[in-house]
Amino acid sequence: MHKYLLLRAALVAAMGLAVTHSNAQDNKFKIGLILPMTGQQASTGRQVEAAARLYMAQNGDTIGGKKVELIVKDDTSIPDVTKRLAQELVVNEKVNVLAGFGITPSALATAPIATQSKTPLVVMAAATSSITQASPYIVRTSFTLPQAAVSMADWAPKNGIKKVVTLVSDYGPGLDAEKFFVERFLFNGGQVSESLRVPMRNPDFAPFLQKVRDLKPDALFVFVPSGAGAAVMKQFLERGMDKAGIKLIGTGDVTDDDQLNDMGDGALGVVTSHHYSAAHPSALNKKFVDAFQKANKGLRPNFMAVGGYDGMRVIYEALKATKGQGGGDALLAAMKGQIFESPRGPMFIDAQTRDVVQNIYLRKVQKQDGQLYNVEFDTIKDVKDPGKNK
Ligand code: VNL
Repeated sequence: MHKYLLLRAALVAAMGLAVTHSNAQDNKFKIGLILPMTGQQASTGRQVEAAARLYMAQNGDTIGGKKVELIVKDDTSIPDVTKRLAQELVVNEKVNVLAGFGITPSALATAPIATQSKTPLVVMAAATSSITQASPYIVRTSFTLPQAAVSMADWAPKNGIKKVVTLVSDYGPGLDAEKFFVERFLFNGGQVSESLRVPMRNPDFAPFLQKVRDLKPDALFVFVPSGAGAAVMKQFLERGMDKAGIKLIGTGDVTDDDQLNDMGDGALGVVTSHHYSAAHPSALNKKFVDAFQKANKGLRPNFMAVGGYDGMRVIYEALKATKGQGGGDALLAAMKGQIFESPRGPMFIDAQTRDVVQNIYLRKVQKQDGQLYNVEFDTIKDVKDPGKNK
C-alpha cells in the first residue's frame, strides 16, 4: 500500500512536469515527418518532403495561432529505425502529429506508438490495405494497392488480355496487388498462368522475366514499389518481351512519374491504373506541377508527392478546425471526413475507415510536348479500398 502511494505520488509529479512542459510549447505545432531520405527508397522521401515544404510555402506556417514546425527524420526505410524515431519524436519533441512513412513495414512498426500516445499518424506513401487497421490513430492520404489493382483487372479482359502472369514485390503491397488483381481477373473470365514474387530488397528481375517469356502470356501484370519501375522496364525491353507480343500492365507504381521520362520510347503504350498522374488535366494540378518543378530544379512530382501534399492539407485543416487548441483525439476527429479537390482529382477521408476514397484512372504512356507521361483515358469514380470489405 505504502509503495503504491509513493508510486502514485511520483506519477502525479511526473504528469505535472509533463503539463508544464507542454505549456511551454503552446505556441508551436510540431509535425514529425519520418521518411526514407537515403537508401533504396530515397526518391520517395525526396518527393514527399519536397511536396510538404511546398504546401507550407504556399499556405504559411502560422495556423490556428500556432507556429507549424516540420521535423524531418531519415528512417533509411528500416522499420525498427522508423519506430525508434517516432518514439523519440513523441517523447522528446512532443510532436502533435506523426507523418510520412515510405513503406508498409515502417508504418506497421510505428502504429503502436500512435495508439499508445494518442498521436494522429498520417500515412502519406505506404499503401497496403491493412495499415489503417493497425491503429485507430492512422489516417491515409496515399492510396491502396487493392484500389488500383482491381481497376486494372476490370479493364484488361475487355481489352484483349485473357492470359496473364503476375510479378510482384514480395511484401505487403505486392501481396495485396497480386491477390486483388488475380481474384477480380479470374472472376472476369481471365486466366492466370503463374504468380511470381521477387524479393523487395535488391531484386534481380532477370530470372523472373525469362520465365515470363517462356510462359508467353498476353500480358505481364507488375507491382514494384516506387523507384524500381525503371529497372523492370529496362529488362522487359532488353529481353524483347514486347516484341514477343507480351504487354506490360500494372498499377501506376511501375511507370512512376519520378522515373518515367527517362525510361525511353520503349515505355510508350504501357497501360496502368493509378490515382495520380503529373499529366492529370485539371487547373489545380497544372498549378501544383508548375510550382513543384519551380521549387525543385525541374523535378516532376509523382504519386508520392501528391500523398505528401494532401497529407499536409489534412493536417493544416484539422489544426484550423480545432483552432490550435485540440489534442490528438480532437485533431484526429477533424481529419476524418475531410473532402476536397487534390491535384489528383476529388478525394475524401472516409470517417469510418480513415482511408482515402478517390478516383482511379486508366492511363497510357504517351508523349506530350516531347516528354513521356501517363495520359489518363478513363476514370473509375470514388473508389473505396476494396480491401476493407474482406
Ligand atoms: C509501398 C507501396 C511503397 C507502393 C511504394 O513505394 C509503393 C508500400 C516505395 O506500401 O511499401 O509504390
